[in-house]
Amino acid sequence: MTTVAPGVLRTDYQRSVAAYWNAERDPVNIRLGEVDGIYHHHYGIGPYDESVLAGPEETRDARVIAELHRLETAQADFLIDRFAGTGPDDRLLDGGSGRGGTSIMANRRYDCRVDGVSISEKQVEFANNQAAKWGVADQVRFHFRNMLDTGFETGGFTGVWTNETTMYVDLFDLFGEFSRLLAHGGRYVCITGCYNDLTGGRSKAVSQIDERYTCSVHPRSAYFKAMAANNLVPIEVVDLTPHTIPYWELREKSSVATGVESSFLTAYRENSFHYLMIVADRVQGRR
Ligand code: GPP
Ligand code: MG
Repeated sequence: MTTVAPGVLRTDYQRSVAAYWNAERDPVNIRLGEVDGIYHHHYGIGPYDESVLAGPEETRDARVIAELHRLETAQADFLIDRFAGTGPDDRLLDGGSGRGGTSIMANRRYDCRVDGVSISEKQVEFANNQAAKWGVADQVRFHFRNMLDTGFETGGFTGVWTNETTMYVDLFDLFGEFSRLLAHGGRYVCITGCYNDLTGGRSKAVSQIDERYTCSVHPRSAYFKAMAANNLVPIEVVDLTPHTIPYWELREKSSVATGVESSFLTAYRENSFHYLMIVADRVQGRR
């Protein structure tokens, strides 16, 4: 059974974000998902195989799409690696679970229970259908709930992740909720895009990204302040920026480019924006 907590959408902003994701059907997400039935809502990492651009023209589009999907799957695998040691008795939470790809992959890897939450009812429905198709609906469940106030039990999770969703919320509110949900020694993994405090405020390219997705990218510093305030202690920080640039270069050349590619490439190349992974452990605190 998946469940709904009351009052999921609390503000006009949250309603507008939900409306965006309820209506979203971009080929860059659907056609990539159709490659192997794992639907992602995040970007890719690692070098691309240049041979996909050569070879017969009739099949080039399919090769490029499969390659973009492979890089997105590599990103999810990189995140899931951080939960090494997770087993069947553990429970993970996917904060902003999209069409469910990362959750289904985490369950496949660790045979654990995974709960995903999203404020988009369409995404929740889609993701639950995917879990059923893969025969894992007993272990992987998606819920129409707000990650800022999930309603799940205190200390009930050994791990929580967000895969490119934190730019929609206040980080202090979010990490307060994750800190409540995580058991002592539980782990939080965050992959995000953040702007660079060193280069000053929000660059034009970052503002274009915000506008495109109705989000508000945070500065890098905000993540560490909000974690420190909520008993989440970083153990690993990886700047994935050089590893995601090839994905954007290939995506820009593809038939499924959406127009946002030049904003990401500009932001990364001018150093006003980073693609970052932060891994943090939940420690006991005074609160
Ligand atoms: C989700 O990916 C993208 C976001 C939530 C945008 C913000 C992310 C940053 C790192 C700033 P998607 O797969 O739905 O996007 P697209 O449709 O462009 O592939
Ligand atoms: Mg995508």
